[in-house]
Amino acid sequence: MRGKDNARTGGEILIDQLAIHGVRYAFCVPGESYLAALDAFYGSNIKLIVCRHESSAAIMAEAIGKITGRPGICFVTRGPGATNASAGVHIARQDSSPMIVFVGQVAREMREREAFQELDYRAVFGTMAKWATEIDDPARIPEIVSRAFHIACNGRPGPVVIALPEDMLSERVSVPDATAFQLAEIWPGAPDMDRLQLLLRTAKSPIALIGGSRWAEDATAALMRFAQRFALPVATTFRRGHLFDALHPCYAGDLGIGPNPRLLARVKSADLVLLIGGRFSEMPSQSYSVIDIPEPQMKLVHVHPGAEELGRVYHPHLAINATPTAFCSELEKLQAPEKITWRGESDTAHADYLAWGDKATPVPGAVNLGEIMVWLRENLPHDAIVTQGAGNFSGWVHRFYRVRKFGGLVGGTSGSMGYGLPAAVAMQTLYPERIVICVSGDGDFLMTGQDFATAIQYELPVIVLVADNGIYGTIRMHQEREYPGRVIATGLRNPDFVAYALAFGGYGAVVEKTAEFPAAFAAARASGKPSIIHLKIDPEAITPTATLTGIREKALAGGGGKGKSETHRG
Ligand SMILES: Cc1ncc(C[n+]2csc(CCOP(=O)(O)OP(=O)(O)O)c2C)c(N)n1
Ligand SMILES: [Mg+2]
Repeated sequence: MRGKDNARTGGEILIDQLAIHGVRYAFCVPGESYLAALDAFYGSNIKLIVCRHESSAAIMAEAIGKITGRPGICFVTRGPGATNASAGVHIARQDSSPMIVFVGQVAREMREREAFQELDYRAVFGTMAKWATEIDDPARIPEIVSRAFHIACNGRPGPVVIALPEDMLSERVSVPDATAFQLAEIWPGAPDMDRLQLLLRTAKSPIALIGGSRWAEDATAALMRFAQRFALPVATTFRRGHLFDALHPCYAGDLGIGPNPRLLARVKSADLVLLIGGRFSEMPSQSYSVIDIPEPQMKLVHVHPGAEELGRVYHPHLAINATPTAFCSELEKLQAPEKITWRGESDTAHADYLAWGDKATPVPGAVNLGEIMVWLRENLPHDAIVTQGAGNFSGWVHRFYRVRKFGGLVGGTSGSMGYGLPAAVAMQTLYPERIVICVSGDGDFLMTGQDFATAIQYELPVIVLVADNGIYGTIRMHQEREYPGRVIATGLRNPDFVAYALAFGGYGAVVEKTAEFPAAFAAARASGKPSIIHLKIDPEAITPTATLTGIREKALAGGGGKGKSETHRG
């Protein structure tokens, strides 16, 4: 309770700062270690969403940060709450998403005795977070929280972890509030843009690769106009498909796991690569095999908001330290050459993209995930949101689904299983009017499946597709490649996912044949409830073009992978 003297508890000061910095949603699992902060949410305008697991709460916050560009907020208790939340902290790090995790801490006078659930957060999150700190004095909350917002967003965005000693949160002090934080734009210099203009004038086969964070819908629209004026092919990198309209005539496709070989060849043979926003890390770079390290075989223009990322892996011909938002608005000022020598290449690249995902490939079994993706792309509104976790099922999303709008695909570039459902809950909270679909695997879904309860509790009608093949498919695939026939620890005995949905108070339907999907989807929509559609997938359908048996036979014929190789035996 606030006193007449304007003194506030640390908890109240903290929640007041969040409101000042524009926070609308926070995600938590409660803990006795931060009761005074919880109490300060009482009557506040910030919607506090209570979750069933801290990894879900942290992923929800990360997804909000990823899509809004402003820090997602998560509150967890000390010790086990913090370690559970670490999955989301790691995702925010690798995906460059702004996020702030507030963690309870033991009372100040007990520190360093290894009191109940005590952790040294600076040490635990020291290499994972962009900044990990602890607040000792409630009078410094406005300063430290303001700094956390700036650090989380500016430069290369990332996660901040702030520990809150319990007695600090209940101490009363009088202190002025901070003012709202500033999202700093980093503008490219005029000489940078002149050099880029020159490079584009002499290029023969340029391509743009886009990824990373610090984007906004306006920036993607500016980039689309630029691409069209320059007839420049543009590819999105792993799980960043929402940055470019898949039906834009310059869209060259998605460079992620199992990409279109034509796109891969196009990037490898380009004489100019314009890499905007991303790091071109292990997944899009096909294990660092596409662009030579450290000296790229082509001229590389790398645009990144974090100066320390420029030249970290690839030595750029032109390094531009800029946010994608600022850079893309400057692109509008560039003059297209009178005669574009590569004209026609973007049409070919787009045609290659469309052809690659045009029709679902035939797969074993009665349910074809590719056909379901084709149905979704033809029947969903252009602003639908698809979220996903990690597993082979996601290969069908990338190849056959078409993302049309900013925020339309939300996935973890860091490949963390269990991402899809919490991300769907976060997106439906943020965009109540958009259709939100989570595509998950049977293994993937149950990593955070308990937070289906959160969707129910907040009446968020997300539709979860569980692609149930009864295996941890990705790992089984690698197993068959490397150790053919030696199947271990990759089989799953699954629950009845329809009964699971019903038990929580949601809607559930099973799909045993592809043709049953449209009716199941319509019924899920009509129910208005959070829903699970249980897709019975044949485990043999391990990728859109390979079967498990085929992979095993190939490995055996070729000498049998690592498990059978001489080097591994000896
Ligand atoms: C948190 C986490 N744990 C483990 C892994 C390793 N992993 C990657 S994919 C995968 C299997 C995914 O199985 P499922 O969700 O059933 O999808 P499928 O591959 O069968 O389509 C595993 C275990 C991971 N990426 N993330
Ligand atoms: Mg599976």
